[in-house]
Amino acid sequence: MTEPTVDAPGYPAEFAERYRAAGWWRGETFGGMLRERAERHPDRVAVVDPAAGGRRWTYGELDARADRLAAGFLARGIGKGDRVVVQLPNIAEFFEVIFALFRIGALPVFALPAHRETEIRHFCSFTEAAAYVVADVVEGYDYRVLADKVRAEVPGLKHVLVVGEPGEHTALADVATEPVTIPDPPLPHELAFLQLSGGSTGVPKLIPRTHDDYIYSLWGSNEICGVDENSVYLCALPAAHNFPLSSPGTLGALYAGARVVLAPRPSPDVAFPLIERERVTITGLVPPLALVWTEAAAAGDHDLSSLDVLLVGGAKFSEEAARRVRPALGCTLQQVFGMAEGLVNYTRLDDPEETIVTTQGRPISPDDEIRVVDDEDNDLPTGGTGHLLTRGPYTIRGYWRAPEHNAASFTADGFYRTGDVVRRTETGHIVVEGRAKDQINRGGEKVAAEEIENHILAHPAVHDVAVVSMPDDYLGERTCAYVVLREGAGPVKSVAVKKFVRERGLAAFKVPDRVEFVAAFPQTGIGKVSKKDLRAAIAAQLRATTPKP
Ligand code: OOB
Repeated sequence: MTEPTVDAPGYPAEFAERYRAAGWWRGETFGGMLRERAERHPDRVAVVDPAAGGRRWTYGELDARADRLAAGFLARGIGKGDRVVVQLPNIAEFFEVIFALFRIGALPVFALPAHRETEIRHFCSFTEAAAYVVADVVEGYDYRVLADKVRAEVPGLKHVLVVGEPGEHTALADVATEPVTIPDPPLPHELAFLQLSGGSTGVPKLIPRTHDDYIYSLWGSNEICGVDENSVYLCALPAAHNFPLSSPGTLGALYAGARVVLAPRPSPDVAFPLIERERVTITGLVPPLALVWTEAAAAGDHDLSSLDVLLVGGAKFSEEAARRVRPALGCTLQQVFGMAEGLVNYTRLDDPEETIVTTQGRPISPDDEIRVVDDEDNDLPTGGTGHLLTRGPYTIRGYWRAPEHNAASFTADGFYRTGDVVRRTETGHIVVEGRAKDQINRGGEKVAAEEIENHILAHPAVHDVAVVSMPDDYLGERTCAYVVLREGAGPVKSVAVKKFVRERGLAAFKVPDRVEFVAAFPQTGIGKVSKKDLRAAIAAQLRATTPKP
């Protein structure tokens, strides 16, 4: 067998053998999987895209389009191992592009539509991307202008491909050509794509996933979530995120031969008519959206009776909100606690209701190894609250080209340090109790404190900054930036700090929700900034100023 084209640590041979022998790794690739489904049921509908006047692509069509686009990529010099930053909204072309890339062994880098110049520049330059794929204008934002800026700053970026009107760039529609034989197709144990880490470091890290490991997470999820060829999966969250991509997500649905329905937006006014019309059976939401849906469903204007399962994850779903799901939506709630690095936990469809509403589920695989440890990496007894470490058949062994981070994020024997603080019940279910990583979870959208701190520090009037979470009824958490101004710096308004961050070209969800000016930071015993005290201070301040209901 050839060596994987990975320059990030791969699975050690003994583990790879074990995962293959156990049947978790099936030796399939994404390109092969789509071909097989298309041969088996070419006329079955694979993707419904209501945005583009209601397109419906069958498996046969998606497969043929992926073949033609794969040939077009090759003709433009994009080939095996090349990285391609893909930043597309929930449109059918998302699947055409990624399956074309999968087929030739080029690696999609999954950017989110919310990302802006700073993030995209980093993805393109750090991965030495050969191409960047966008849609022309989405929700009033012109991605071609973003592409112009990125291209000017990243000279190595050879191609910008645009779905729709290309402007100065190349139309994706002009890339496809007659299918060709792929010279060196990827092997199952090789890399399929790079996913983004929510992260806690200055710049987002990249997560290398293989065909074998990711496909296991798909069929494993399908079995647990009851997805089969009769399922209809509504993709309401941004398609590129790991949750709607694979838990079981759009790729799980395609693996099962099911139908994927793309929602341009996740709001009930868009999603509910789609559920009714397409007889959607399963979908996934972050907690704030699940709350909105349960409230909107009470109005009862739409027939949601086809919906069997609602997956909720990405951030902690409160027990109180979880209890409302079944009465309001008439479906089974499945909590999902997952991470782009790998491990995914689900409550099971036949778990008792109490388990469903009070835990975040248990791992997909019998070979997912779970450790709950104290600050010194000592294992805790069942029920103890501590750091979650994990290793298994679909959890990475290292980030892509990041040896220093890897030394900190993985144990010597390959366990991933999730940064989550959890407890395990007697039944093996995990309850997420908190977080040790320096990250704010804004309703499922992850904000790395250090990344935002670095941007605020670039402001000429700022001497020091600490970004922390503050409690929020709707999102669970929002971001608060504590700022110490330079001596002699004139007064600075909090809106000016927010504007400064926004103008540095960051995703809007990373702009701090609140800025507090202080003379100095509280310190820990050894003189570090005490973020714990800052979190307590802002929480107390919010309690004092929020009127009691
Ligand atoms: C999902 O993936 P990421 O990579 O955006 O974020 C992972 C982190 C976890 O380490 C944890 O801190 C948090 O998000 N998280 C949850 C949670 N689900 C994720 N915290 C509490 N309760 C939950 N249910 O967010 C993701 C990936 C695949 C499936 C679902 C979510």
